[in-house]
Amino acid sequence: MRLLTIGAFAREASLTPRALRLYDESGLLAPAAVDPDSGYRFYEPAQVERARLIAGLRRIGMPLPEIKTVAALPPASVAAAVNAYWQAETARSETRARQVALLLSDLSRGDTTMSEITIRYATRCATGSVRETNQDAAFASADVLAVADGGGGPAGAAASAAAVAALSGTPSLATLAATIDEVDRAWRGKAITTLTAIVRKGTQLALVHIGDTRAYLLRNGELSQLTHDHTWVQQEVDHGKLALAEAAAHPQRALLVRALGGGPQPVEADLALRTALPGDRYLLCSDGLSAIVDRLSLHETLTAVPDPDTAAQRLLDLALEAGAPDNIACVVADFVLA
Ligand SMILES: [Mn+2]
Repeated sequence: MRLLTIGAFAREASLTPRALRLYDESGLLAPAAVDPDSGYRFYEPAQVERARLIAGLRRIGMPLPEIKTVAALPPASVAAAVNAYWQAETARSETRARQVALLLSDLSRGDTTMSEITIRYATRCATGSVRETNQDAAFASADVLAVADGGGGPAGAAASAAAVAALSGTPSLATLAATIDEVDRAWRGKAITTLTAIVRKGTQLALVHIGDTRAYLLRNGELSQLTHDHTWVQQEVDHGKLALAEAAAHPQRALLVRALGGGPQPVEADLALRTALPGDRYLLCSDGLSAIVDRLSLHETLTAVPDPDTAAQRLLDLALEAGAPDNIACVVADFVLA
């Protein structure tokens, strides 16, 4: 068999020896032989086709790991793989173009991005199949999303309603903490409530959280839980004293270690600042949903149902189908380009 030196092979394939060394080091194209003394690489003429394919894929900007996958495909499947890559790339670049447009308008017009990103939302709040009263609350407007889960006696419903109402007047981001303090003081000794809420100023979001209501974010197909439950079992998990699986099945799993009105000390709220991106979908919900409907079903429903109202109803239906032992509150909100 006639072997070509790296220089001759590079000329055949219209590539540089340097590119060939890179392909070798990346595991894309190994030389047919390497001289053990000099380290010179030698290639078979039949390798030219693969070298040209790799070069072509590099020219269209495909990352090396993906080239490795595509170059290993049977020749008949390569065209389809390149087409799939290009479609995904086009979609990514369209998303980037939208984000660049948003950023530019943000930079040129200060805080007037409110008109660029708009929000579509839906809420559901239901008693469920077992409880006699509904102590959950849900609220949504263009500026505020909130869920709360009241307890600690018959006044629980009033406490959760008061918590979301306190935010519905859209406190500024600066006065958010003071608003939370007021609700906390007002209910101390009377009732307790959780609160998970997002207050929005344009693309700036403040996420405030106390208790075991939750916020999730669906972004780029991934569902993230943004909040940390303030429950005794979660605290035990955090301290390494309880396994996550034990926590989910624990009889005391609903016991809160932080709640508005819980006293005697002023409540410590979790606060986080986030940026809304077009395409983001937020879910806020009470444990009547998150403890009853598994995460995979939440993820699937939020991914599969484009309309927020239909998605919120579907989530409520899932909880009802699962027996709905607790009250259920949820808010689904989409950030979209205006
Ligand atoms: Mn509950």
